[in-house]
Amino acid sequence: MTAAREIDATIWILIPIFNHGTTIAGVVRRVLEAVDAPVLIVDDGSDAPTREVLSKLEAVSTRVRVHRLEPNRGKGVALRTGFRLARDGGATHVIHLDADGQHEIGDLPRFVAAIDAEPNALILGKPVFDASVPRVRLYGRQFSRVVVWLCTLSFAVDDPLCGYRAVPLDLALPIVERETLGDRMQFEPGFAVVAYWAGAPVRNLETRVRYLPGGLSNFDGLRDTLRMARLYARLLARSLAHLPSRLTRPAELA
Ligand SMILES: Nc1nc2c(ncn2[C@@H]2O[C@H](COP(=O)(O)OP(=O)(O)OP(=O)(O)O)[C@@H](O)[C@H]2O)c(=O)[nH]1
Ligand SMILES: [Mg+2]
Repeated sequence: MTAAREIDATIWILIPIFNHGTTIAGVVRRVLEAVDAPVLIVDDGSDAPTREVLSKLEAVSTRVRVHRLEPNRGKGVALRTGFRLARDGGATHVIHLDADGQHEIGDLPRFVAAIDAEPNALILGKPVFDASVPRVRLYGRQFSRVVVWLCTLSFAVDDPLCGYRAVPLDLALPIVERETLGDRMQFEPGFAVVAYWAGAPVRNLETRVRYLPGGLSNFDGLRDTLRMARLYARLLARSLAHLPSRLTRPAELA
């Protein structure tokens, strides 16, 4: 095992989970190896086998804490809850990543370095997919990218859907208090747009993403797509309403 890179406990690793009981233990083990940071798992009404795994994980390390929500309300709710808990625990930033093993945990120190370099920036994972990615995900992603580029009149947000991000809590908490961005998968793209509008520098960090064979997806092709479409319609309308001020946004923020 390689020694975990020691970092200040002001950066927390946040993992939202729903029913990814077969992959979460490996993800947490690799996180503990990669960085010396608190790990907060927000479980959102997962099934009994996942709960069983989670109950054991807290015993693996004092750095791991599981917060349980019931019933299931969505990834957006879990992320918002995690932001608040991290802030209450003294964090300034969270790095959030998925429980399904798709993200490259070895890149965590790169996210930490990006926070160190620019603490007020939103650092978005820019996925580098291999052949395991389902085609439909690539097409859906491309649609989301174009909508977000229109909403922001910029290419600042490269990939609005990647669940691997470093988020400054000074940026996130006011946004989640004042904005209604939705409770499920639409939260992350909405958050990226509104953070850009709020003037946050947005950086994109390349990171490998691979789909494991037989992996469980909670992305509901119909309902989550409709939720996103509704949010995008709302954001586009707002963007049009504020077009004059957006066009005069200082170039260095783009
Ligand atoms: N807390 C919580 N986490 C969720 C919920 N839905 C999904 N997640 C977690 O969010 C992350 C991403 O969920 P996935 O099911 O992989 O969905 P996805 O990444 O959008 O879809 P794929 O591209 O098919 O993997 C994982 O860590 C899930 O466990 C939810 O309702 N509540
Ligand atoms: Mg996934």
